[in-house]
Amino acid sequence: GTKHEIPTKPDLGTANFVLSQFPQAHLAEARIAFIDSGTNRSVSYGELRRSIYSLASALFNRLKVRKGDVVFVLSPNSTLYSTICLAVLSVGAVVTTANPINTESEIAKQVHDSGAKLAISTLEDLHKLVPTGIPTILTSRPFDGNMLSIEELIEDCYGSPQLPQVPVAQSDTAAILYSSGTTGRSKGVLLTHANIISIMRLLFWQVDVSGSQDDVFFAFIPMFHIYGMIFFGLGLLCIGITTVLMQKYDFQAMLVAIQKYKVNNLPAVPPVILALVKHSSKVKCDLSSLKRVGSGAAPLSKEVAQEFRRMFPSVELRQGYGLTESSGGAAFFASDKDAKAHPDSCGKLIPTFCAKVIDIETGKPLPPRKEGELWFKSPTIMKEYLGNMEETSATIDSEGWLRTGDLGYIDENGFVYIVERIKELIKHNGYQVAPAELESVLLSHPLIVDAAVIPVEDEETGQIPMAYVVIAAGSELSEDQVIQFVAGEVAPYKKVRRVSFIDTIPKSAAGKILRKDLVSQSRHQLVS
Ligand code: 4UV
Repeated sequence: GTKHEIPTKPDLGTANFVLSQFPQAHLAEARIAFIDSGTNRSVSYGELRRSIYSLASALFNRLKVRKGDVVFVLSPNSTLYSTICLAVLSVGAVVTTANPINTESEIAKQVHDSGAKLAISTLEDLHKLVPTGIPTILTSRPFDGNMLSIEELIEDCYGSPQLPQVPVAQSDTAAILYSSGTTGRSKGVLLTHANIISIMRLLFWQVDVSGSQDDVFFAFIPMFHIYGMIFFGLGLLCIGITTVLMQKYDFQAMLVAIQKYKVNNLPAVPPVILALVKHSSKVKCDLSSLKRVGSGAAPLSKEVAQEFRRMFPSVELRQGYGLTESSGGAAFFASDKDAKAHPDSCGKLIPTFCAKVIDIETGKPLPPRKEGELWFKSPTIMKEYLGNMEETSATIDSEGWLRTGDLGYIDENGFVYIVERIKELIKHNGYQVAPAELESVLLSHPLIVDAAVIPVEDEETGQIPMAYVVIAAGSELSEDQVIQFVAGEVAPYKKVRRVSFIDTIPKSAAGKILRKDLVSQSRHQLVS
């Protein structure tokens, strides 16, 4: 449609684009943008606009944040999250986000790798940034002390009539999100303003075809992840939607909030769909406002989906599929009819996406319904892995095709079916866990001489990381000691949850870990 055009002027980046879509009329300015379900604090679109303008002025004039500077945002979902992102983007700076439960060393790595000049953090997580020495602004005002806060910066310049005039080109970098991609450790996925504006337009289209402006969305999906950032952090603001957010996922509190705020849209992940199926009857909440529940970030089992539809016959269940490297969504269902008719599919390829299915043995493109690796081309595909030409060229070929590392097929009508993950990535509750990262943690243990980490299927969480460990001759180590050791080094969602001791790690002639062998070995072990 003509409603949402990509701005062609070179001086319009993501922030200008989003703000230009905000409700304009006086009454619409009173429309609620965010409600924090924990504190009941809300922010209207009018307040949001003024906060973005004032924070942008403060960042530019007071803190001298300049075009290309990277700002590290370390925060759970909050009513300030969008303000921070859009203020940073509006001065031509770049946002990099992280899970606040990441450990100090994980955060230090990202601060270093992204080249961040400034950090924005909650008081609770500040201690993890202190060792890096990065100048940090708190989100909310501290009780004492002399640190600056976002709240104070906004108040100081509240009423700033406009954004600082920094020309931003579509090709400029907007965000650096971290993903392990198909191999190895976490890498900075560099997304441009063009990438983000393109995916937001697709989101409008999705909401246009299947929703309305009066929808109330619920956000437990974190805004630091691409799924939450594109929906709640940026995209939904363009359509004037109200988002009820939650700082930290809690199943029961979520149901209470759905009832209280009459939420009708719930973008979710498979473990939450499973919890709705298993536990919602035990919580006495009225969920009748729900119209649509989404599932993405990991495969949703057909049985769970079926059970969900049986229990909630009036709620649409729509799967979607995406990657950080494609700025989020690559496939989704535009209608419930389609979703019901294709229970094995994660949705239809999104308009603007071209796809190829490549035979993993021969490298040749395959016809519809034949299984191979999915390759995508789209204006939403990342520019590169930050400062990593080798990984970039292994992931995006010279013609711009992104290798997803997902095995699947596409039917004649463009419905996408994911069969298996061929990349090393493990998905626990929808979060990425990179085996290589856990392997290097394991190898740092003085008694461990070799290690390999693989995914093990798990009903509740999707997958759990399992370690195969070779210990030094003559020494002793228990499963629990290994688990505790890793737990001390990584964020809780990355913990190794099962350990098996082995004499040697199977490797190819080139020294690559033969994960497939270990996966089949683990399946035998678990059944025997
Ligand atoms: O990089 P990432 O953590 O990215 C995501 C993004 C999920 C999104 C984003 C926007 C949406 O609108 C939406 O519906 C979902 O998860 O991990 C990317 C990998 O996660 C697996 C697959 O292996 C990707 O390469 N994955 C994501 N969604 C699905 C999935 C799915 N529906 N089925 C199976 N695997």
